[in-house]
Amino acid sequence: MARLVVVSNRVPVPSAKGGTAAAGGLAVALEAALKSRGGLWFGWSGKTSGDREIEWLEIRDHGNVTYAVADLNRRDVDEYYTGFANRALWPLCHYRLDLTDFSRKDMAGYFRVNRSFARLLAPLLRPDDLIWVHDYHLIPLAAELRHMGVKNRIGFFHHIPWPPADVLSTLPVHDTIMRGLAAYDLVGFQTDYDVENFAGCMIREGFGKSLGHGWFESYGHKFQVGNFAIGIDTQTFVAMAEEGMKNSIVKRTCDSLRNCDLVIGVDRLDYSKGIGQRIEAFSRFCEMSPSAKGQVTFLQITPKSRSEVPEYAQMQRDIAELTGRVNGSLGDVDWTPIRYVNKTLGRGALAGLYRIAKAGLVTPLRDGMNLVAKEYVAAQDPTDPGVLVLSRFAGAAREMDGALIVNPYDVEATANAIGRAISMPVEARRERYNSMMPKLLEHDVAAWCRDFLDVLSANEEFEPEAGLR
Ligand code: GDG
Repeated sequence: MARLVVVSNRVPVPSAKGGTAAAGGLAVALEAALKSRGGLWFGWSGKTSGDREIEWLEIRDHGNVTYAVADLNRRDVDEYYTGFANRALWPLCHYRLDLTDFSRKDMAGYFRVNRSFARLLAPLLRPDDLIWVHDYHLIPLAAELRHMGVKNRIGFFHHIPWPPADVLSTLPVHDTIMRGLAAYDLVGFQTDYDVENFAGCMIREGFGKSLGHGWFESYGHKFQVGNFAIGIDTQTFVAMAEEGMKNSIVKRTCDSLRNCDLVIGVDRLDYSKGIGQRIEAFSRFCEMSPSAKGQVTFLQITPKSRSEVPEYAQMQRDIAELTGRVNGSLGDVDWTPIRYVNKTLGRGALAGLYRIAKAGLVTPLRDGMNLVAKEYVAAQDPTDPGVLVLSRFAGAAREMDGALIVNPYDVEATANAIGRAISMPVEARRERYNSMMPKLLEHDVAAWCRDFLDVLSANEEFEPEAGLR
C-alpha cells in the first residue's frame, strides 16, 4: 500500500513524551489513516518566528508517522493565513462578499507561502506516495508541486462550501484558484451542491469542460471531482456522551438548571455560524411562549476564534452585547434565558451537555458540513433523544433528514422550530433519531477517509463510463 502524505494548514504534532495532539474527530481519523499505511503529515507548526523566511522544517517521528512542520514569519501569517485565507477565501466561500477583502499583498503572500511549502515538501516525497491536501489555505499546492516535477497522485478536500460562479468570479485571482484545483487528480467537496457550483464555475467561466461521471478537463489535465460528506467518529462519540453524564461540568449544569429544559448551541465564534440570528430566534421564542419563562435555558458555547481578524473581533463584541440585551430585557432575578460561555470545553463535557439538551440549535448561515449537528445526534439517549434544529444551509442538511430544517434568516420560523423541538412527543423524537443514527454510524469519519483514498489511489486513467457519485 502506498505511503500516505497528509498536508494541512495546521498539524497536530504529538508531544515529545508521545501524547497525541489530535483531539478532534478529523485529526484522529487522519492520524489513523496515516498509521495504517505509514505516513507523513506536513504543514504549519502554528508558530510564528520573527522575520525568518520559511526554510527549515522540524521533523519528528512518532511510530510509523513522520510529522514535518515549518514555522511561518509574521508577514507570512498576516498575508497567507489571516489575510488571504481568512479575509478573502473564507468569507467568499461562505457567500459573504460584504466581508471579503481582496488585498493584492495578501494574495501574493498566499501564493508565496504555498510555493515555500511545496519547496520544503518536494524533497521528502517518494515516487509512489499518495498525497492528500486539506482545505482552502493550500489550493495552489499541487500546481506548485507539479512545477517542481512531482508526478504523484494528489487529492484535495475542500472542507468549506464552494460558491457559485457569480460569487467566485468577484475574486480577482479566481482563474488562478480554479487552475490550482485543476492540477489535482481528485477534488472532493462536502455535498452535491458544492460539486454543482464547482462545475458551474468551471464551465460558465470557460476554464474547462465536463467529461461526465465526475470527470473534468481543464488546462490540458483530466481530473475527478466528487462529493465526500465528512463524518464523525460516531462510536467513540456515543461512548463519550454516555460517559459524559459523570463529567463534573455536566453535573454542575444539571444541578444549576433546576428542571429547566436545556437548549444548546456549540460553535467557533464565526460569522458563518449564524449565532446572532440564533439568539434573536431564541429571544423571539421566549416572547412567543410565555410558558418558556423560567422553564427553558439556552446554553451557547462559543470558543473564541481568529480574534486577529477584525471582523471576528467585531463579532465578538456584537454577540456579547446582543446576549446582554436579551438577558436584560427577558431575564428575571431567578432566570437567565441565555448562558453564553466564551471558552473551549473538554470534549467529554461537550458530549454530556449535548446529551442533556432537549434541542440542539445548529443554524449556520452557510457551512461546509457542520460536525456539531452530527455530534449532537450521536450524543443522544436513544430512549429519550433530543431534537436537532438544523439550517438548510449546512452541508449536514443534505443527509440529516430527521432534523427540523430551518432557514436561519427567518427568525420567526426558527423560533417556531425551537418551540416544536422542545415540546415534541417522545415517539416522534425517537423516530427522527432512528432515521439519522444508522447513517451516522455507517458514514463515519473513517469511512470518509477510506472512500476518498480509494478513489485517489485507484490511479485511474480517464474512462468515460467509470463514474464517481
Ligand atoms: C470546518 C467547516 C466542516 C466547538 N467548540 C468546542 C469544540 N468544538 C468542536 C466541535 C466540532 C468542531 O469544533 C467544529 O466543527 P464544525 O464542523 O462545526 O465547524 P468548523 O470548525 O468551521 O469546520 C465545517 C468541518 O471543517 C469538517 O470538514 O464540517 O463545515 O467549516 O467537532 O465539537 N470542541 C471542544 N470544545 C469546545 O468548546 N473540545
